[in-house]
Amino acid sequence: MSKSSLLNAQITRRKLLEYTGEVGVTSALLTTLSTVPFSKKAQAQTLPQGQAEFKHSACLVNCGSRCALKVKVENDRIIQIEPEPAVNEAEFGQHQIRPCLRGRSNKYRVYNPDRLKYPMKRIGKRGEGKFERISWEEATQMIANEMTRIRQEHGNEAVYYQYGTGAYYHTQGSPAWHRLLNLTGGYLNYFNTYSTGQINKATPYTYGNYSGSHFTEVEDSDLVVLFGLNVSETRMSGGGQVEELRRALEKSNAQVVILDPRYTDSVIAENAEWLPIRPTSDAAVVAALVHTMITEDLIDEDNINKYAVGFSRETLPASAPENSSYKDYVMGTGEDGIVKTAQWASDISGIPAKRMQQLARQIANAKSCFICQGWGPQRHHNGEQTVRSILNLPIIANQFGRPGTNSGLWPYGNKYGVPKLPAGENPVKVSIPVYTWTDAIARPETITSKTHALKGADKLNVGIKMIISQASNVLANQHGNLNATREILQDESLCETIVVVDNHMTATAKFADILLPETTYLEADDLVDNSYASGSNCYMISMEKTITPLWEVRSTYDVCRDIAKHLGVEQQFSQGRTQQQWIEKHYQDIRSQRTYLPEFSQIKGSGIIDQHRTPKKDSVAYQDFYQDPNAHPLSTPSGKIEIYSEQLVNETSDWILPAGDKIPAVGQYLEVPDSQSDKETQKKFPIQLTGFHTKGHAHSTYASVGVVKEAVPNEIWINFLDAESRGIANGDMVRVFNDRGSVLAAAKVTHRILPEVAALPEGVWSVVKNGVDIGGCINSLTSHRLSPWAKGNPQHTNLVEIEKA
Ligand SMILES: Nc1nc2c(c(=O)[nH]1)N[C@H]1C(S)=C(S)[C@@H](COP(=O)(O)OP(=O)(O)OC[C@H]3O[C@@H](n4cnc5c(=O)[nH]c(N)nc54)[C@H](O)[C@@H]3O)O[C@H]1N2
Ligand SMILES: Nc1nc2c(c(=O)[nH]1)N[C@H]1C(S)=C(S)[C@@H](COP(=O)(O)OP(=O)(O)OC[C@H]3O[C@@H](n4cnc5c(=O)[nH]c(N)nc54)[C@H](O)[C@@H]3O)O[C@H]1N2
Ligand code: SF4
Ligand SMILES: [Mo]
Repeated sequence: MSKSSLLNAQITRRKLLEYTGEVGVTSALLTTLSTVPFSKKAQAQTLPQGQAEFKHSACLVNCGSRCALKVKVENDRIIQIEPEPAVNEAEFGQHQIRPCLRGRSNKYRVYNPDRLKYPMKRIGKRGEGKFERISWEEATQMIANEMTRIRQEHGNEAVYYQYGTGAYYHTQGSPAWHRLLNLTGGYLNYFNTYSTGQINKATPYTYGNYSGSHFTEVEDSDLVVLFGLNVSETRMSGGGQVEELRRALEKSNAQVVILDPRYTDSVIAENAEWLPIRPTSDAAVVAALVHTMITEDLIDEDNINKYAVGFSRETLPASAPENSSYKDYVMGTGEDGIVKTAQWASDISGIPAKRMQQLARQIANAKSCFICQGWGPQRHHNGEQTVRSILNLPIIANQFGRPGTNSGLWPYGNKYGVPKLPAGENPVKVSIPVYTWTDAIARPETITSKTHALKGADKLNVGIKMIISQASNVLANQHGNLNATREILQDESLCETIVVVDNHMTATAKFADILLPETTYLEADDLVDNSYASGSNCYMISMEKTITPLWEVRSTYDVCRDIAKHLGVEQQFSQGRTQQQWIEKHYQDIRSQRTYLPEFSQIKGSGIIDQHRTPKKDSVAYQDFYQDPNAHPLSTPSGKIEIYSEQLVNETSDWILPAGDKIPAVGQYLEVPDSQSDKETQKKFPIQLTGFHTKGHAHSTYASVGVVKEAVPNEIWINFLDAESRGIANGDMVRVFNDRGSVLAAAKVTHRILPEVAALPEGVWSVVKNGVDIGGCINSLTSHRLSPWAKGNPQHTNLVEIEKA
């Protein structure tokens, strides 16, 4: 389709008036109406039959995709959510950006009984969940007063803006808070994310930067090897990576091998071979694959040395010990003296040795092997080692830089590039690793550059005294070791003020001192980007209020503007603009570059705009470097791929690490506390518990929506053998516990998980009664130990015992 006809197809205002004889509820999911307050019957009573209007919104969660939602509205009531139509189904780039079950359930999320309706202040003990309604004027004044008081008493560093990914707005939410905080003295920032702490830290030490081939490359692959990548459940949008991968596989018919502790939906959808792997053991598997490749003469060492340093002794930097190459590590001539045979790795990973030897041959002999990792394998203690080990594989097997190959990384998607409300500059330069905020409240003096990789200062001067928690359920749901975390939060002498902005009465909301209700996506105006997992697909979405915001919920743009007024910076904050005027400004800024775009009035509230895709030839990671490494050096210190990283050694040599932690210069399998290699803890807690991101919710967002809960119940996956020996039957309620906590969940007894391994979805709402998390939230069991190098979250590394409840 030509650009002009594409635009025409999209920009015709889709606010169609439609005659409907009956309110059609088509999806099976949407038939469970009895669980929601606005039943079909109630609609029939209150609404005249007939005129329905379509409005356009979007699902702004952090699932990596970004789906437009076509919202059928009658008399200011949401009737049904539909997908936007496909623009041109023949070509993927113009394919239908189809929302998943969560996006389609938005009507129930908007009308859920747990919605926050009014601004409130705490009246009971913190965390108890007792509140009193206050006015917006009082709420915004209180926040302004607290910001001033805390900054005067403790300094700007005492105000912390919490990690929160529940809503990726561009002109309200986080950008509004950042702008306000920066204008008034700044705040303590964080680095790392809960998603990618270990992979984002480790990758640049190998490649200099971060680049993965798009899944469209799989069109040219004959073999696809995926480590813990589950796009069928984590990238579910019809406009995203799951669709791109599926279509590419249709073309190439490549063999797919998935290494995962669980038999995931991706194994089914990609018609893959499942190699069940024990969590935290990928680095051992990679070492064994390379061992087979070396011993069977399947690699070209000169070729590896052309691109990389540290595989062979002769390419090690001068500062490195003589036997510290990756080849030494694999062949047993390195420091640990262990030969990394397939049998050695089999004992660790549970994958049969023969199958690993075969896989090594398959990878080395493939025409084009696409090697990729999800983020589950790195959300572990020593996840950094897993990342760097997997990155070695395509280099050593010469499976990178050519069509049909990848770098071993997960492919980020292209972004359209929609501006956000400008944040301005943060006058505070100190930032903490995101997973250390509880320490920064309770033990600030222990947070230093040498122990916690603190940035911008040698040590933290003051603890966190005020938290702004916007679209975040981190405080009491998504962080590790919730029992310890709750204790820290309950102590009002530590953190003095907590502001929470949400749509629902979440576990975190209950810890607020001041609790503010924000609009849901469907009650908001904005112009948003396509997020990060839409593959080569690229677009923006113009969304509008599909109904009048309910009760007293407001946009945080207006709320922050009011706080700015109380603090005397209203003009600097708003520059005289309403939110809608900022949206228009952002669009005009884009239009000044993309002059083919129509007037704002034509696209306002029209859904998807300017959808297009990257040409396939631009999508092979590190292609230039592969073709000519001298002409296109990488940004690593050597200009090459660094299997051995001298930079890592230099940067971390004076770090103070907890006993047992190591940060080796080449990616290695290391034993991990609280994992299957921790034989001592296993005597008490024999089962290795991993988490995973479930299709039932995006973290905790949508996790309280009845229809989705019914479709995807919260269950802990347990192997038949483990269930049998504990007298547990499928569907039984079980208690999962360790020294940190105790959780109730229903058992899914299945062959889809390895014995001695269990898996519980993350994001379920934590509800604690008598010390037991009856909500089933895995974070009542997870540890708060920092990963050694990235200081990231090891929330998939846990040992537990399970018993029938
Ligand atoms: N439906 C849905 N989609 C989401 C999200 C959601 O909550 N729900 N969250 C979004 C966000 S913010 C993020 S960060 C991403 C997360 O994306 P990921 O981090 O990739 O998702 P996970 O489910 O944690 O892990 C992926 C797979 O890795 C497996 N795994 C765990 N440990 C290991 C291991 O040691 N080795 C191997 N080989 N596999 C392992 C898990 O069983 C799982 O199937 O997903 C995004 N998409
Ligand atoms: N054990 C374990 N824990 C994990 C993970 C794991 O794999 N295992 N994954 C981690 C990862 S990768 C991430 S990204 C984090 C995610 O953690 P969070 O960023 O906290 O994400 P959510 O749990 O979805 O919480 C977002 C909150 O935003 C609210 N919200 C949604 N829409 C809006 C809105 O329009 N306005 C406002 N104000 N609020 C809104 C939701 O109600 C919800 O309470 O969790 C981390 N925690
Ligand atoms: S959760 Fe993700 S895939 Fe589902 S509708 Fe929302 S943006 Fe789309
Ligand atoms: Mo994430």
